[in-house]
Amino acid sequence: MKISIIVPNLSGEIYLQDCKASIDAQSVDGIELEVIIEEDDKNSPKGVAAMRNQGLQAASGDFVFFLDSDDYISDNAIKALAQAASQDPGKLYALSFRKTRYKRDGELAEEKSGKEQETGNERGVESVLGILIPAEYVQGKDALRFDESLKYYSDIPFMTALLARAGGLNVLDGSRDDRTSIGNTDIGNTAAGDSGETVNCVYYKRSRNDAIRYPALSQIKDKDRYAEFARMCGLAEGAKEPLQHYICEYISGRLTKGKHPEGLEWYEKTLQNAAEALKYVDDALIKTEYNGAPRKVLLRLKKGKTGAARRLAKLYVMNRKKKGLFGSASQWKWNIYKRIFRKLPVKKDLFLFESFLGKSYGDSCRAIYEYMIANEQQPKKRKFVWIIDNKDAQIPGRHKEVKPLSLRYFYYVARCGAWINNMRQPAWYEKREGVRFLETWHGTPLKKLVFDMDDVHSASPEYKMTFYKQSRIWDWLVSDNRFSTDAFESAFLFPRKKILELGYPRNDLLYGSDRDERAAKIREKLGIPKDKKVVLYAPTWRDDDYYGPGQYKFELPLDLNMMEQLKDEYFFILRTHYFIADHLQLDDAKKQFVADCSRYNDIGELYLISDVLITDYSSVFFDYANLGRPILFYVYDFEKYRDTLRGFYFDMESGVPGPLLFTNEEVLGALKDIGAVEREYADKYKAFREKFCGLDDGHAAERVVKAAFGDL
Ligand code: C2G
Repeated sequence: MKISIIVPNLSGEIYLQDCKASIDAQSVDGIELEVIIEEDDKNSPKGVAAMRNQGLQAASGDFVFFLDSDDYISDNAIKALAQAASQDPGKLYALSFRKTRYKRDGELAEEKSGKEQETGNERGVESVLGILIPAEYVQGKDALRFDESLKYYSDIPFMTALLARAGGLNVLDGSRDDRTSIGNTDIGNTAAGDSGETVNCVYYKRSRNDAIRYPALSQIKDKDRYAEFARMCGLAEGAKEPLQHYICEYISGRLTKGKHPEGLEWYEKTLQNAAEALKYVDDALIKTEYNGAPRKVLLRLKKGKTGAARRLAKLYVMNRKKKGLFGSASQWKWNIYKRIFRKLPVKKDLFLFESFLGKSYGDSCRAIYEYMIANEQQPKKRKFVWIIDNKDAQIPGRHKEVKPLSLRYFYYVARCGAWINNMRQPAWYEKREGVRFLETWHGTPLKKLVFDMDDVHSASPEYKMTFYKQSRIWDWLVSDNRFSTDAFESAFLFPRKKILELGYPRNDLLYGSDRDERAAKIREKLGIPKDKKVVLYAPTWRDDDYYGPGQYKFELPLDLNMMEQLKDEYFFILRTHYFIADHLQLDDAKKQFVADCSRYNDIGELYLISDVLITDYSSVFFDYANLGRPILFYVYDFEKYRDTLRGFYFDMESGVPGPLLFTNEEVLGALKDIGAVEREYADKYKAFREKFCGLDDGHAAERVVKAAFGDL
């Protein structure tokens, strides 16, 4: 038996590698595979339909099988299909789909399967992928071909015709496949089933996470999409019922989500096209398959009552949204923001500050603010507002404080003339005319960021797209060194000319002439015994370990029972990342030599009072290096973090100014003889500081304020 696998490719190597690897991994005793990769022209693409037709033309197998270059299949998929087909020639067999956002291999393969979405045996007319198609359907006089005039929907007419001729589709059960081992799916009365051998049969449909650079067809925003959809419905012949289902699902799925703007020409056209498509659907099918608002919307549209359908769909979405977005409690505030506050004029001299989502008064925003209030030439000209939700924040100067998502928050967000933020602003924020946005960011990156990451393991699969949109409104982005500037340009796809490579305002305090007095006061406030050296433990977060977006889990990897041996010499400060939702538990005995400073406002002050830093992949060590004090890297999950979760911008083993330690014993050993660590890393430390800390000198806030806002 010979099978031709047809792979159209436009998306580039990153996806194709996995696709090819999954073909290479097929166990195919007695089956000959012919792999046909049809490269489309990047500059003037002919489209997926043309590529598949070319593939069909070239195919010489007894069967053809379509695989997209960004997808992959389980190791025994082809064998399972072939076995099924050889039992029952002429019938159509298909793999079941599983949606995934991860690459094929990797340490997380097993963990991942829980987050993937199985579509099971339900397959309609929307896709030709993963089906073993006997050559008789694609060769000879009545050979099926794709309609090349269709850019987005060429699968459907092909499928309706194919289904009509073959009399249906048999989907192999792939639900028990786990990709890491051969699954135990019994495909019924097949050779495999008889011999007791088990096979897995899954088509992994990979959702792309980079709709900016490598959009999938479904991710391309095109106002003419619906016109093609309506035209396609007219072209599709053959299997009527699955087509009708598809049309209804497609339209109801979209109309019961998203926005329904009034008076927009393209949207009115969209509705008319949807109405056009629904002409191919029987009323009876809508009435039996749909209830409530979706049913009414479909029936009204079908009658051509586009206005009524739009109003109903809008109402339906609004009702559902009330429970979403910010939760019903905040929805009304957002409405006031939209309808009232945003209509009031922008106040040019109203400066809004926010650090770490309002969780703290610190970082570069604090340094910029303190520089501004100390150097104002025209007091009272400017107004300052802090978004803050931290009871311990003691913000000096003439300012107002607002809680995140309070009514006053919305008021100031709507009216401010300048917003200084060290993270991304909310995705719903639309910058108004004349508003200036200063993005200070929050660290020199070791771990890869946004577009430099392959898979996104964090809670939000839309991460890259959202980040891209949000960062487009930034007028300036602060960078601490040339290395960060390069990284921001590639990771954020951010224009270099808007980057202020002027050093980090947040590090000014590390150069303050009062830093020792300040440190003594902070130590006293925290109750740290005068005769103890301080170890600051400040690790970062783990992308794959979460409750939800911005809510990450954390279990203390540092063994405090072991560290207790050092309690006569050291006092430990624990500092979790601001994304960590879990609270550390310390009993009274531990509190004698350990303090939890996770909610402490400004980590810069903790740098000042500590003698040693322990971190992992967090950017904290770039800042801490300004102090020239020893740094240990406790990287218990080094390989997973480097190879799967994130990846690094440089080789950590050779590039960081301290030892990589993998166990608590090693951490203990290093702390016991910290002098030896300092001596061993002295040269590396010096080179590191020159490269990453060269711009920090205590005056970065001044430079940044002048560059962004001019003289005060
Ligand atoms: N931070 C903190 N406490 C920690 C970890 C981080 O206060 N335990 C603060 C530090 O100011 C640090 C910043 O949060 O510089 C960013 O933290 P990272 O651990 O570096 O992680 P992330 O928030 O993902 O930032 O480009 C910057 C980073 O690489 C990405």
